[in-house]
Amino acid sequence: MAAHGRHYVVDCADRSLTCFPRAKRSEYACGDLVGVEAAGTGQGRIVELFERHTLLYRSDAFRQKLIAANATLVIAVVATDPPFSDDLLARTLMAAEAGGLDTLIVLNKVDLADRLDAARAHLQEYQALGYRVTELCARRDVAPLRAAIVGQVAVLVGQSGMGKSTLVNALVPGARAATAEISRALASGRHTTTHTTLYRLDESSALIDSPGLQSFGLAHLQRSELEAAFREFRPHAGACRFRDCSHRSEPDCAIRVALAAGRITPRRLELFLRLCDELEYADSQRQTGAAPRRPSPA
Ligand SMILES: Nc1nc2c(ncn2[C@@H]2O[C@H](COP(=O)(O)OP(=O)(O)O)[C@@H](O)[C@H]2O)c(=O)[nH]1
Ligand SMILES: [Mg+2]
Ligand SMILES: [Zn+2]
Repeated sequence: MAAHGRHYVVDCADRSLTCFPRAKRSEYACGDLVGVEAAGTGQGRIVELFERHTLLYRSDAFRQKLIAANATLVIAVVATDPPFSDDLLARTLMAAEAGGLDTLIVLNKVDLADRLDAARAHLQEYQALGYRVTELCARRDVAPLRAAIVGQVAVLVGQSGMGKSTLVNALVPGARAATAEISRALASGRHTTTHTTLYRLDESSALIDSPGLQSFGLAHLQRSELEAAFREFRPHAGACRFRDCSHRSEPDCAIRVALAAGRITPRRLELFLRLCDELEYADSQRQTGAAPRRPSPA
């Protein structure tokens, strides 16, 4: 139900337990199904991890950070104000798709009218790529989002200040109380601002609130996955003269042709090449054994 880095809150049939993993390295995520054994009053030990259907996580050359397991929908929350990072949004959407999750962009704070046009213009590019965008004001009315999360385990992801927790409080009756309970149960205080929490909405729906992100590394994606993650690259897959074309300077590069024709924007190609550089760096670190293995499922 909640992941606090080194310890977790696990919901059992009749009570919640504060649980610690058996191994030092913590490898569980909010939304995981785990087996626990009791270990003192209100405490337990995680001894088993059941199969994951999806996994959302980020990674750089040295670390990986699990965000949510078994979620079905990533809600990328952006706002009219403060301005959001395009780069972070694009990476979030790609991690979601690569991890087997559906995506939805929520543009929050549409009540801040003077910022609305700029935010909409920003999101135009994503809509053109086929991403769904829902506009709302979390403070006034979250109805547009209610229908989208029926039957879903939806995880809210975004920079700090976009309104994720406000959305949770509007969508989940008693969410504030639940948050207080969880931090009391952990009695630590140290990690309370950095944890991920799952709120049950009904039998089939849940909402996961996650801490604000400043970066979203995709070093775990293979090159082929990266190419597939760029939706507008897909029609040109395999069309370059060289099978291992880097799309930088090779002759007869289908991606460069699409760029010249305006079907791929310079900004997206630049992001792709940057992600390739990050991947190459992570691979070089992996060879020295510094980089972590991919978590299950591979
Ligand atoms: N004007 C306006 N402010 C909002 C809205 N939703 C959230 N906020 C404010 O934005 C700030 C950040 O919200 P919060 O939910 O903590 O963001 P989080 O960091 O993404 O969880 C808070 O001061 C909220 O009251 C909205 O729809 N309109
Ligand atoms: Mg928050
Ligand atoms: Zn190419």
